[in-house]
Amino acid sequence: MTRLILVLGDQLSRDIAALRAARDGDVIVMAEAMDEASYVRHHPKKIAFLFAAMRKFAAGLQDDGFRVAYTRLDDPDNTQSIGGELLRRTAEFDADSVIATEPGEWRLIDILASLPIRVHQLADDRFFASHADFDAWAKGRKELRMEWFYRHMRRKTGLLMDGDRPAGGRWNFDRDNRKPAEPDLFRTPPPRFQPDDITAEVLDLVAARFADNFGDLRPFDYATDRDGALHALRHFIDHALDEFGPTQDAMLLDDPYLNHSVLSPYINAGLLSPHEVCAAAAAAHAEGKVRLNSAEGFIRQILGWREFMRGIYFREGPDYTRRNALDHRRDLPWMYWGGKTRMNCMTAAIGQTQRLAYAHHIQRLMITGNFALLAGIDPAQVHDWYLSVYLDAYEWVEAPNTIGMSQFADGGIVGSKPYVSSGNYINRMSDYCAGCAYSVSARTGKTACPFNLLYWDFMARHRARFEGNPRIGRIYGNWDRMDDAQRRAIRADAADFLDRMADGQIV
Ligand code: FAD
Ligand code: DLZ
Ligand code: SF4
Repeated sequence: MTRLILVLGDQLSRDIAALRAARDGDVIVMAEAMDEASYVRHHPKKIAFLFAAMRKFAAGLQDDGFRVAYTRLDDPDNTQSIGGELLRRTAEFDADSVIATEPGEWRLIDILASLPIRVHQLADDRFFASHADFDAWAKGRKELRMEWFYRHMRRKTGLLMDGDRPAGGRWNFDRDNRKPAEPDLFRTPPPRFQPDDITAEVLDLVAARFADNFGDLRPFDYATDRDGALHALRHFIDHALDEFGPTQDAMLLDDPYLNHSVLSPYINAGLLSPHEVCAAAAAAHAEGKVRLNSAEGFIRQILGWREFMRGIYFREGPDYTRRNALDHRRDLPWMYWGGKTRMNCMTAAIGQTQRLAYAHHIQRLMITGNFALLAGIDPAQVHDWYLSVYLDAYEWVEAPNTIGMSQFADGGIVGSKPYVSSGNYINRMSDYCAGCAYSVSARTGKTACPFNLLYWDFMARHRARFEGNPRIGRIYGNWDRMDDAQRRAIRADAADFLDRMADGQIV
């Protein structure tokens, strides 16, 4: 009997489990489906990237002799859902079962499990750690901390190890990193790729069908196939990785990428494997081309954070995205969808998100995430936003970053403290404050930086929870040392700011 082999839009790896299981006569099923393209209002660049990459991947399979049943979004028979397409193809090819690779989202796992046909969901083994590996590591631990998981993974993989000791004698070189950056005209941005015919056709389709989604479709210059993704990897290793560590946390108005790799869209969609990316970084260090603090910092993001986040997502279960430990209820303000704000940092981070479907980690964490947390925004709405607006966003990696790391809505599973800061941190790490309508040094008053007002307001509101936290509790000493009038002024100005924001005024 014929079997269907399902390949989803973020499973574009030739060695993905379902494809490895394919044998003669099987039919590969791929589908552009409205259900997938609209479970959140994805950035148009994200939809275009995936559709173009899917079409090219399918064409490559066909060239290599696979039988491929590919559904385009506008095909008249398209049922517009993955489940619907599997059932339609089952009837068409008289298939008796489906081989799939486990999707990266509970929603789709459940859909596949509930179809009236046998679906085998094989483990997605494109990661360094399987679910069982992560659970074995987590078992019996009171707290799950990325740093310990990362060391475990370094030992397991041997990446940047001298025998059983970390290369350079330390696991982590962040002491040498986290520097501000200066504008540098000679910094090399990521490579840009001219849309080919397939991509151009997809761009027209997306322009016609998703015109109302937040984000600029054009210019579109991301790679959409493995060759392009490999070129982007090589380019990053040769031109940016060496500087990655020191500038990792810096933010500049006119340089959205700094020395970041912009490889997450390719890794997450399957065009690059995390193994080859880490191996390339380690090799560049071994060849003396890249300093250790940069290679280590970069590899930690993938071998440590990326794997840790996936472990948490699958361990915590489908209700994770609904957690709201701090009981935050405010609506996401309009500025996140392009509405005007006087805050220069928010304009910069959201503006580049709108243009590029990209912001680097510190912009996501310490600008848009920090603001949402301080302002007490409903984490489900924040999650919805991050899942929509980035080219690299899939729930398994986005949710633990948003619900956990950024919004502390899981109550401290991903991080031991909330990532919050006043304007001072942003001023130190960026050039945003100089041209801002607000004053970063003012603590109260109409022109006081909102991050200053909201920071203390947040800390005061959540004192009972955070006062005893060894990583952040000491901050209450500073609050207590302020005089009463100042504390009252901060809280009143914060309340006024939040009311004006809720009222739809430009803040
Ligand atoms: P680089 O800075 O060059 O880092 C190298 C690689 O490390 C990335 O390509 C990525 O694969 C990995 N990485 C780095 N940090 C993380 C992290 N915290 N978690 C997982 N992987 C990491 N990343 C996503 O891939 N998809 C998301 O939907 C996503 N949502 C996020 C939401 C929030 C609120 C926050 C704070 C972070 C989120 N991240 C997400 C993590 C991180 O911001 C992006 O991976 C990174 O910005 C991608 O850009 P880059 O490729 O230039 O990364
Ligand atoms: C994100 C996405 C989009 C926009 N469109 C499709 C699609 O049309 N067909 C498809 O197979 N996959 C798509 N995807 C990726 C899926 O949503 C993704 O596989 C799940 O969210 C699990 O990570
Ligand atoms: Fe952002 Fe405050 Fe700096 Fe303005 S002053 S850019 S609001 S941190």
